Amino acid sequence: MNIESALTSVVGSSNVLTNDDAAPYLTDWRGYYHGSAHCVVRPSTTDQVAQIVKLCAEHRTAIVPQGGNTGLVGGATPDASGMAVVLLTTRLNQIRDLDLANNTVTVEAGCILESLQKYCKDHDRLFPLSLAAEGSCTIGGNLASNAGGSQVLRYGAIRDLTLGLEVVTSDGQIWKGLNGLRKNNTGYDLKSLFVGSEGTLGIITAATLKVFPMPRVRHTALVAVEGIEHCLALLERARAAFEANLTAFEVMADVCLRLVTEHFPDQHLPFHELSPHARWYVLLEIADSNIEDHVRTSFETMLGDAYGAAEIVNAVVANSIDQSRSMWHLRESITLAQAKSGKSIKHDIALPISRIPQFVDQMGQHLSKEFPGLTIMPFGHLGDGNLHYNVASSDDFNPEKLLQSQDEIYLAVHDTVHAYGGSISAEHGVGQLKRRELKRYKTSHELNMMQAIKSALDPLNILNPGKLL
Ligand code: FAD
Ligand code: 2HG
Ligand code: ZN
Repeated sequence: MNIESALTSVVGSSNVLTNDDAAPYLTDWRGYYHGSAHCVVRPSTTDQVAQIVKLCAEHRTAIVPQGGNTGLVGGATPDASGMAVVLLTTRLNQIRDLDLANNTVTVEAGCILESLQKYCKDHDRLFPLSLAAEGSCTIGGNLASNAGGSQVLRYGAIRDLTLGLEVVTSDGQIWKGLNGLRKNNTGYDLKSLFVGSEGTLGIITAATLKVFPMPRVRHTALVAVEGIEHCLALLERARAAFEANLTAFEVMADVCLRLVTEHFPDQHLPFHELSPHARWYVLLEIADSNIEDHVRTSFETMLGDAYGAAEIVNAVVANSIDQSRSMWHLRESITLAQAKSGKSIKHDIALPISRIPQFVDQMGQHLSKEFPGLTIMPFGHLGDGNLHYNVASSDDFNPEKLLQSQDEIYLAVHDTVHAYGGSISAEHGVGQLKRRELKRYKTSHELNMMQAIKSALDPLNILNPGKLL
């Protein structure tokens, strides 16, 4: 029996997609990677996933797991050989259990992140992972890429939220590691290994995740500042004032917000007047279980003090949930605005926070000298030391030039990041995009350990081959 017929016997013909039906799953979100596959298979239970993996192992067929296909590094796109099977998790999407006393939720991999957030909210709990793709990305994809987003400062990335996992390993066995234990020192932490493994070590089918009490109030402000060093000063001040209640601290260079308002004319900055000195914007948020007015007063006082100390140029504190949403909408539309304006080069970098101003200065000078006219559009999660140091074409640096210079630009940015003790992927992962570069920046000792784990867990190399390693 060929692989398609065998898979049909597991999930039924309507869940084995080929030709035009398979096409949407063969290109990545950015339209950078185009692959081909035997078929796309859509299991709805863990047992079906296990049977699919067994069949693929028998046929020595590569499996590319895919959730919402919003990944930014080509990790969920098969290669061009047409020999792989794409395993789509979106039918495996049940919320199995919410344990209110334990503050945990157990959810299947294909559940859309926003659906989980809503479900938890309806039960007066917060599932804090939050990112612009939340309407279509899945918990399995979030786990496989160790997604970060805008609340990491307070709650951590999804690895920090994960207590237990259920995983189908490359031989088709099911590892039943779902538990809600906050302490469990019984050897190697297998769940942490699968989180961030980008589909190369196992198919995640379900997870037990932490949830939190719902904050009673949130206060959001959009702040204009002169330079990145002022963003850092404000971060230190806000941290000192609010400690763990500071839930988000996002930065955006002015060009990023200009691009958003250009592509989405219904979106506006909330300032009456824009100071020509404001080159950066900060979106910061505090959350509190206390509904007293003094929380807002303290927030305003902190911003007033920052103004008095010349750290900020202007600030608007949201007066309503709608205004707060509009501020977030501006921030979360940057990726889409960049996608609409053509090709760009993404550098998803992590640096020690203290070194970010020096990096931004040095890198900006270097790129302007070597690639005059290139547009630099940095934004990101400053509170986590994570910048999306993206660069794009302009009237003076056309898209062809950008394409020709791409390798040189990656090298210049990533070599500098490495020299600063940083990482070339803070939250998007490695996938196909940074696979070659990983070898440049990891030591052979690190690569050998990673390869040893891969060979032990996937000896036939059928799980997402050609990604990460
Ligand atoms: P996919 O794209 O389908 O897959 C991602 C990777 O996980 C692939 O390697 C795939 O093979 C693997 N995979 C998927 N499901 C499974 C599974 N069940 N078992 C094993 N492997 C699996 N990321 C951030 O971290 N922070 C952000 O703020 C952020 N913002 C974004 C904003 C936009 C507009 C977009 C388009 C993307 C953003 N991302 C962000 C990247 C992306 O959304 C996240 O990485 C997300 O977690 C991917 O989820 P997904 O379901 O779409 O995964
Ligand atoms: C974000 O923080 C995402 O909005 C996407 O991680 C970043 O588009 C990007 O480079
Ligand atoms: Zn991000």
